[in-house]
Amino acid sequence: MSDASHAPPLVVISNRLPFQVERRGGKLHLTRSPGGLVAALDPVLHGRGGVWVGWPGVAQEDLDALGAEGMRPPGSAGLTYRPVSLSAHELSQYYAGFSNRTLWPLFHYFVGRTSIDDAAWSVYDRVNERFAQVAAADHHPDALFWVHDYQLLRVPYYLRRLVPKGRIAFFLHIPFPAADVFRVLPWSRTLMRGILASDLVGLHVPAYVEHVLRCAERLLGCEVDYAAGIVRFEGREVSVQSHPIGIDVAKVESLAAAPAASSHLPRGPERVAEIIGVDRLDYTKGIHERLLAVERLLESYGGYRGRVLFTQVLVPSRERVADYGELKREIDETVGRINGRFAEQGWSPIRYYVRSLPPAELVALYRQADVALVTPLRDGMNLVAKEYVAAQLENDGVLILSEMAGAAEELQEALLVNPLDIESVAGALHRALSMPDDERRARMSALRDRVRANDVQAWVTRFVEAAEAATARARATVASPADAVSRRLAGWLAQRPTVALFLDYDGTLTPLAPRPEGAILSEPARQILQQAARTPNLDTVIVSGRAVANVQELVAVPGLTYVGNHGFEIEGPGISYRHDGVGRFRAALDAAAAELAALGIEGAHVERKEASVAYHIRDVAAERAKVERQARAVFKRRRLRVLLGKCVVEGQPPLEWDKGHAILHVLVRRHGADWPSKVRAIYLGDDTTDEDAFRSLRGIGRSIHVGSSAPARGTSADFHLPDPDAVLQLLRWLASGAFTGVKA
Ligand code: ADQ
Repeated sequence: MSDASHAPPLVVISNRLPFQVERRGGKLHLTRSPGGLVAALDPVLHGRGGVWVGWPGVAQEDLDALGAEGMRPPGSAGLTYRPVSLSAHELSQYYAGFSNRTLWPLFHYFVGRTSIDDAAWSVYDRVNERFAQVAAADHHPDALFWVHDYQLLRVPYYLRRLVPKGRIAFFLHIPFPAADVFRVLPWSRTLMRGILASDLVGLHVPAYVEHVLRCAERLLGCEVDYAAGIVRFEGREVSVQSHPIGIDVAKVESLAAAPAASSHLPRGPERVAEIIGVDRLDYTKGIHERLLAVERLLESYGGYRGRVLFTQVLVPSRERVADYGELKREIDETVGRINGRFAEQGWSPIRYYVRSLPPAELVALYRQADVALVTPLRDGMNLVAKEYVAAQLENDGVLILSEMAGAAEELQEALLVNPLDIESVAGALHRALSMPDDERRARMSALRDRVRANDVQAWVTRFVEAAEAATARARATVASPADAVSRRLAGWLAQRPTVALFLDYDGTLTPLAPRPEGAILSEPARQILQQAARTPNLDTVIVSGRAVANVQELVAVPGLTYVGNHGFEIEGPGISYRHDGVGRFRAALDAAAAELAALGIEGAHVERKEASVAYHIRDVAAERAKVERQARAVFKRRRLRVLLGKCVVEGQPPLEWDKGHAILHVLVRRHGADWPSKVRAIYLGDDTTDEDAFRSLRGIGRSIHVGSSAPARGTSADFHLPDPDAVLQLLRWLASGAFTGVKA
């Protein structure tokens, strides 16, 4: 930040606003959170002006009682807090549910603990949309949005829709897992699209960066430049970088220097050596395994009984998630068992507290401890390791650190251990407790230099600078959505001599019209289709739910193939097809049409097609949902299959036949059963009925969903285009024959 006062404002979006809400005497009070990140962001937010968006820490039901006045905590001038209101139900599904029962365990490689729950997912997604809406409300045009952490993976996606040219950065505080683990989530692609809507995706260490890049490539088929850390996604270049977080070193040092923080006790033969563990109560922190390592030390190495004390401090967290209660019981039992086994008169090996300590007390404990045992089974970074190092003002103390913590990348001079290898952790404890002074000081001074050089202020500055550079780059490299798709198709198309192009009509080739007769093909679109019909090796097929004669009349380009009635009728050079099962249902279709007409609903109209009955309800003024239910009931009584389109309810013969079957029929008839070895097939569509075709082509062709947003139930399509204009642009490229001869 060269000149913070002139930089556009920063909008920080995190799960929690940086203050805590406490209930005192029936009233709610706000106190500022003591965290290092909050302190580091403060000068930046005050310097450039800023907004902080987050959940205020109380359910909406309680917040109503608080009133808006209470939202400004002390010392927050120049900075606006915008609360995101969440009901108690939303909170339990979004936070305790999807964030902490699904994402948290999976991202920490606890696949077996990962809950797969659709209801929790949809609340998570909806709450993420709400965060984005609150953040986007009257924003400065050049504001820099900085989204934090795993609770908000979908926020960049919704922000991008609300502020298409917005400058968006995202930082993940926990690990990003390897692709094989991440893809366990049924929503993995949607989540990827969520974070890749940012201009910069920041992670703690290069390994997580590598995982994001690999997932973008494998799950979304993005073009990835591994060396530069760039993903090409929907026409934009997204930077993915590692930015290891630091701590507030100055604060830890000043607390450590205070007289209350007693320095190390003299190291005499009678002295009890102190080992410390400080964690949030969480199964990822490896507390149980750590206790077993202390037990092993006492068991296997002589001379420690009565001479060593392990203090474990746990801050309670996420008490509403059941796993956490069990963990507490398990730790209680293990501590009790080990103390019972080894305790002697006046000495027990393990002290254990479950409470939050004020910073001064915490730092005093760090200062006093000879060894810190920081052995998470998996951890994004781990700040305790860095805090312990910063508190060693005399370069005393030994850090034992898990290789599974992000911090291990930076803190190589620690004694690095595999936290599951109890024997070797016990060995490291023995080594730490008997380490010669020279080695101890050499290791700790190197660690302190590193921790001091990358404190939290430096981290914020570097991240914001990187975000500004990434947003500038993304703006400079933006390609149109059609260009982005053609770029990704080019190499693949060039591997076969022929392209079969399937185009849905309504909503894909033409914008959706209020009534079917209003969806007229534009003249430029017709000209491009005429050109496509002449392009060698391009086999163009128009697909529609309309009757085939109707769509032929609307497009009126000879030489193309037309698939009508959701695939029940096909007409084109060398093909004239009618599904032979339809005849058996003619009477049922006629009867359903008559019954629907007899309902006499104002604004609704019945269309009797060759192989189906469509009931159009776009112009129904009142209670459309009720009319839709009535129509479904009519079709169901006649044993017809119901198809729900955009403002149309359609009854079809219950035959295993849809647009997917129809396009495969065209491909086989025209190019033979081994068509995949000769032809590249692409399908573009916007409707739920097109999903059948997307699914049929999955893995053997490519599909493109058209529409301003992804369908509510997700899509099986490979790519996305926003509207029929973008479709025409892609079509122009295909009709020009540019797909031939491009090398893969
Ligand atoms: P956490 O999982 O919360 O953070 P960690 O980085 O260790 O893990 O931070 C814990 C913080 O809580 C430390 O600042 C520590 O001092 C404090 N703390 C722990 N026990 C306490 C107690 N009893 N009393 C008071 N304070 C206590 C997530 C990721 C990490 C990542 C951080 C920051 O899981 O991997 O390092 O975000 O990005």
